[in-house]
Amino acid sequence: MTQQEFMLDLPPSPVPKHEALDPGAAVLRGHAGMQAADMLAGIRRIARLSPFRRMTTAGGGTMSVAMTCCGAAGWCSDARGHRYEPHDPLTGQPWPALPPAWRAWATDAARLAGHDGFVPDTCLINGYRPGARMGLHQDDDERTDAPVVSVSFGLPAMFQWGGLQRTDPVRRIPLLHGDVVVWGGPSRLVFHGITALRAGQHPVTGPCRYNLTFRRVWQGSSV
Ligand code: MD3
Ligand code: FE
Repeated sequence: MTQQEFMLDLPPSPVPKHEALDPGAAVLRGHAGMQAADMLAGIRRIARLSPFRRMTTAGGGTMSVAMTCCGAAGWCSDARGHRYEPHDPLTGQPWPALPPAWRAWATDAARLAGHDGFVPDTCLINGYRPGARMGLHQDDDERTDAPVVSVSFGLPAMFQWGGLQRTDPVRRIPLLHGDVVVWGGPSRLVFHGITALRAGQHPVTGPCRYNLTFRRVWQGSSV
């Protein structure tokens, strides 16, 4: 009997591979664990070309999360507001390329969560140190209705996930090393945030957390 035939005799796993959070939203616990070494090496390579930086906001503040990007567009915030830019304002160069293997991986993750045909053109990379946080916000700078695939590495974070109104009640779910969350359909514009990162040491990332979000910013991107 082959391994696969043997598996067919087992009762269905009591732990589903993906948990639905809300219509269009699902978490794939630990799904990126095998990708951690490759993606963290990729983050280091990207950050040598377009370094992590803490952006300023139109309100005059400085974000506590450090960011960089790769792909056709990068998310930027400054005194004028926030938007996607095809060039890194820090270097004047195009953003580093989105690794083709990452794009294929994100397409597959979206499909596992029920969103077929997702082809991201950018990946926003957030770097958290203890104390860094992201206040409740909506991601509405993208010009498409494609889903977002988010991947967490390193120290655990507490994700806050509300509704379509800022004042809707907020639920909290922990995001751990390797966790993947896919947000699409009616969940694409929910308010969400990350509470202040607690200090700690992670065996793979040390005192840091990284979050990658794969997005489709422009409908007509040539990817
Ligand atoms: C729900 N990042 O980059 S990941 C962001 O952990 C962002 O760094 C957080 O919010 C982080 O914009 C949260 C989970 C996430 C990411 C994007 C979403 C949830 C989302 C977009 C739409 C809806
Ligand atoms: Fe967001």
